[in-house]
Amino acid sequence: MSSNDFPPLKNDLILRVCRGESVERVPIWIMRQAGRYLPEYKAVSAQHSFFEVCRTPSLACEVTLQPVRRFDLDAAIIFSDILVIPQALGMQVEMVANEGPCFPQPLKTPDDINTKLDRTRQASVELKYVYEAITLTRRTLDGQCPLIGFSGAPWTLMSYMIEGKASSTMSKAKRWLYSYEKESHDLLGILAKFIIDHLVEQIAAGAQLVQLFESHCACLTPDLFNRFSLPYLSQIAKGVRDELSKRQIASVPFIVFAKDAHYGLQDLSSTGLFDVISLDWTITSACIKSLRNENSKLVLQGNLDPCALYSSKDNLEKTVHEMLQVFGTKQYIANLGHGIYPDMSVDNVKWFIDAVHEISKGMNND
Ligand code: 1CP
Repeated sequence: MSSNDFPPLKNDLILRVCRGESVERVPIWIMRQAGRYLPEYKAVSAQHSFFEVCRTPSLACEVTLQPVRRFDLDAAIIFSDILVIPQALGMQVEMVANEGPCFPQPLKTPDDINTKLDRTRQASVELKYVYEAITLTRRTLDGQCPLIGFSGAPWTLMSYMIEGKASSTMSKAKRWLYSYEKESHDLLGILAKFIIDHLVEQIAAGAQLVQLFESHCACLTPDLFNRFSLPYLSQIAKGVRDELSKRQIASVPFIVFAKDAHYGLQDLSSTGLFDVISLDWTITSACIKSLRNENSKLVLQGNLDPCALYSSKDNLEKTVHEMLQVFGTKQYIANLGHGIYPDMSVDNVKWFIDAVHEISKGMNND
């Protein structure tokens, strides 16, 4: 199916924001908008394992659509996970209930790059189920809003592959950066190449924006970020655009989320390679102003503290108003500063979405 065969968009607010156009209200989507805070998601996950949902296009489509049926969201994000890439390269990943992802056999030494990863594998073959889910979801969305594709970034994937699970220090993975520098670059390079293919295939299948998640920047120093993260984020943004133009596929807006990389945002922005930078909740208004001043085309996304969703309706609306005053209503996509937690209330999520729309509409009319 070529992209021309998809139903026309009824809500293109996010795409217009990314083109620098003015919009009547600030668009919003929410990281982890599909997930365990939704009773209808819990009903699906009571019947099917996490990776079964990811691998079955009809189920992935269903859980992607659940939040956009319930709320007035301005984008859907395909249901998948960043860890489908290490799986596709041959590693085993299990999703342990209430704990998260776990690799029973993580990478221990650089020799494991050759023994535990099969670099001849291709995204177009191994992750075909993601692309089928995207095409099915884009068709089923019937133009209600754009569909976002995504991938984990190399450093974040490398750190899971070595740690084997979430870690607060990432000391096993950081040991590689300090003691096996060349092999770390080899691994990051293998991942970057695979990620480029994965994002291009998602766009070819119908994704209308893509987001790259570099979730593990909190443990990096500015120097480690500049050597082991930023060059690969840049390589991916360039590589995706080059490959799309080779295949004569139209480019789509590129969002990067380098969580906790407050120290690296100026450098990230000055590459000029990203249409949208997504911000976590630690970013100051001074930093937001300077990002805006230095790059007049940049779109910002974020950054409500997810825990603000525990507020009363009045307090949440006050916080949203303050956030909109900091970001303004142009070149801005509202979101949380990270994903929703499973114990968050569906009503409060709705208040957040509606508050962004209503308050920004009011600010535009002032
Ligand atoms: O709705 C959506 O946002 C789409 C689906 C989505 C996305 C974009 C899921 C489903 N995962 C992700 C990305 C993802 N996965 C990231 C990047 C964003 C972030 O920083 O959170 C990361 C780090 C993961 C890895 C992962 N998968 C974790 C985090 C563990 C840790 O290190 O703290 C967890 C808990 C998962 C499982 C998962 N992925 C997605 C869902 C809904 C869940 C919960 C699983 C369940 O149903 O129990």
